[in-house]
Amino acid sequence: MRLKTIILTMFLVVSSYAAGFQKHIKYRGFNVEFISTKPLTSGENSLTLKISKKGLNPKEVKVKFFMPAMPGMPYMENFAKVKPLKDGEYLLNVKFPMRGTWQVHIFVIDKNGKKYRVKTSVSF
Ligand SMILES: [Cu+2]
Repeated sequence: MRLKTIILTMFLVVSSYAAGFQKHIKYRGFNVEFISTKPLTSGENSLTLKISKKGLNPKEVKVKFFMPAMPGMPYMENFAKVKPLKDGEYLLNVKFPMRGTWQVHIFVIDKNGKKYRVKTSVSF
């Protein structure tokens, strides 16, 4: 019974990890990580953004997801709802009208009003 529980727990841990979404990038001194317990999909998604840069004290973070116009498809964009969780960590809620590759621009404003833009993408 105990062994079964351990095996089941291990299976659930592995499968939930495999089912989720994670992306880590470095961009001009920024360390950026997206983590979602569920795989990204069309519709509503919620994911955690970890963002940091040495010496940077962010005052505001905005995240834009967009897809350039494609044959038969107009340009699409959506801003995430951003909720600060703790230093350098934000909960993002975003709606994707469709699957595919979404460009991501993260706009960061620091305490002194200096603006930064971090570019990346997510595919699912
Ligand atoms: Cu498209």
